[in-house]
Amino acid sequence: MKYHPINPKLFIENRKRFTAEMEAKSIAIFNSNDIFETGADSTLPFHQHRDIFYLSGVDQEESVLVLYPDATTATHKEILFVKETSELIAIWEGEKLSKEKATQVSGIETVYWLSEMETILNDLIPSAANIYINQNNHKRAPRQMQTREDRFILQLQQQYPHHRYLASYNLLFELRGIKSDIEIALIQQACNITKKGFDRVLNFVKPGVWEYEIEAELMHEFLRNRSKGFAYTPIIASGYSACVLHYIENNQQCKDGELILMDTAAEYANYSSDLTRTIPANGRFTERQKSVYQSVLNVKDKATAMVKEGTLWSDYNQAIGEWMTEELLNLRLIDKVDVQNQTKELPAYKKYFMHGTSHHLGLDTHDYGNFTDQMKANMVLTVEPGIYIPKENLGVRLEDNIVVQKNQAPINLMQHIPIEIEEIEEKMNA
Ligand SMILES: [Mn+2]
Repeated sequence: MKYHPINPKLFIENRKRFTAEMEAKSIAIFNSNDIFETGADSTLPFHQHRDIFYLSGVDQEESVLVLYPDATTATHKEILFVKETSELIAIWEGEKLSKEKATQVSGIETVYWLSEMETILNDLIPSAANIYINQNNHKRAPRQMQTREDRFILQLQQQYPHHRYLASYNLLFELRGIKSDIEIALIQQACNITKKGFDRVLNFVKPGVWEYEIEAELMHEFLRNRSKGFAYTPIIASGYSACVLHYIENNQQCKDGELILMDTAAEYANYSSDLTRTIPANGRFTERQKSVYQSVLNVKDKATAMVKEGTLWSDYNQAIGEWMTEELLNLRLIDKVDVQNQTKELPAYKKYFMHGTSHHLGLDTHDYGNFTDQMKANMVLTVEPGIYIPKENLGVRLEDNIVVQKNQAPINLMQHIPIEIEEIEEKMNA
């Protein structure tokens, strides 16, 4: 791991919050992700499953977390299983978690080798009435691949068909939506690394650079600051490509007069930041580009001011729609007739701003958390309006990461990253 050790209080508190929501006489089990095989003896780098990380801080493959608050043996209320290591294994595979180290990271006293799991689970499960399993129930989950968790669940249900199975996902979806101070500090750290990358890019970009060269500059800065790299697949889209919302080829040359939309940010300690900035390839916006940019910034600023505890998601989205409509009328992209003819399902502004404005941010870039009710303190949200005009080869999106507060203005974790037109131009021409 490149990141500094995390205060285990984070994971101890997370377990407390999770177990407080569990039904009585229940056991909950969480698995690591697989190491994904790509062919021959090759694998992708390991990415820990966010839920076991959230509850234990263990960032290693083949780990299993068991939570059983009503266990009769006190030492079995929290158990961590990790794969066995030794000095010999360390020589071949590198340093893995010892039992002591696993306790240090997680705050869990009882650590066993994975080889002991079957015996111990066979001892614990019969006394539990319910088993919390951790299937990925996200509504946009790809579901193409059987995960380590899926295989474990199949085996479990075969062995214990008469237990009542409950979904950890439902509890975690709510819990992970509200961030602790330690988590906010980690996301801030990711934002700080992202800022370094963006500052570097402002100095680097000129007409003729290739999108992948910008990607390389960012990666360089991220890695030297203890990030594993991009928090999500980076979008570096010059000219027309900015209107392709999920453009990830990053293989075009940035031409004089074009804008470059960059939705690129670093992860830190598995926490995401999520930045979008749009800059002119030659360091100066045209008048038209300025107008469109300022419209997006106006909507973003107004939306951000609305991010506070108690704001209803429905009011928020409604207001943004109205502000965006006003801006698009001013830009003469839509007219009054378009607005008169719009329907609730297809408002006129959607032609130029077709995605949502906000999502939760945390261990996942599109993190767990509610959109149905109202905003709550310590939610971390993105605010990211955009205007995309394919016929002008022009797309602008601006995105910051915002912490919801109670009775006060929200905290912008990207406050220090240049966004105003003058500031961008000044830094690019310094
Ligand atoms: Mn985003």
